[in-house]
Amino acid sequence: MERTLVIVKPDGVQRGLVGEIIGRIERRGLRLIGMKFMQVSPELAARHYAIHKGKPFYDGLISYITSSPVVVMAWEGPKAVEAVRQLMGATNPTAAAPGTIRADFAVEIGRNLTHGSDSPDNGLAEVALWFQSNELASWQRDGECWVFEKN
Ligand code: DAT
Ligand code: MG
Repeated sequence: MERTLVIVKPDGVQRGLVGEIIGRIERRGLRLIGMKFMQVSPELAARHYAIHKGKPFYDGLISYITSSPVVVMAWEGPKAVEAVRQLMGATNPTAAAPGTIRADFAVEIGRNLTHGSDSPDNGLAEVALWFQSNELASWQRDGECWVFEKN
């Protein structure tokens, strides 16, 4: 079982795409274990995007993610990280495959709607960064055995 952190970024919230984005992940069959609507502080943004510090787009990225509220979620499932990355599409929306969230709804890399963890280790670390353990539910969805072969 993997965990992945998903953020509907400020553009996704402002454009009314929260339900659309959550719906795609939900229908894929992954298990939602945490969700909150929040304004991201500059401190949290800096910790989340620490790996990009010093890059030319870093300042723009921090001001974008802190510009307006986001929806942040933790999802669980076998291959959850890869499944969400596939649903989101490539970082640059015009390079993303048709049918992905970024290709369907975005055009610019700096307004690409979503974040998804990029490895199982980062999935665990990012969920721990954004959620307290008492904000995460341990549960199973009815009928999950029809999506997850092993539980
Ligand atoms: P992803 O969000 O697909 O994991 P990433 O981790 O490489 O991509 O970068 C984080 C975010 O930073 C990305 O969603 C958009 C922004 N970004 C990345 N590369 C960029 C670039 N070359 N120009 C502008 N923004 C960029
Ligand atoms: Mg990334």
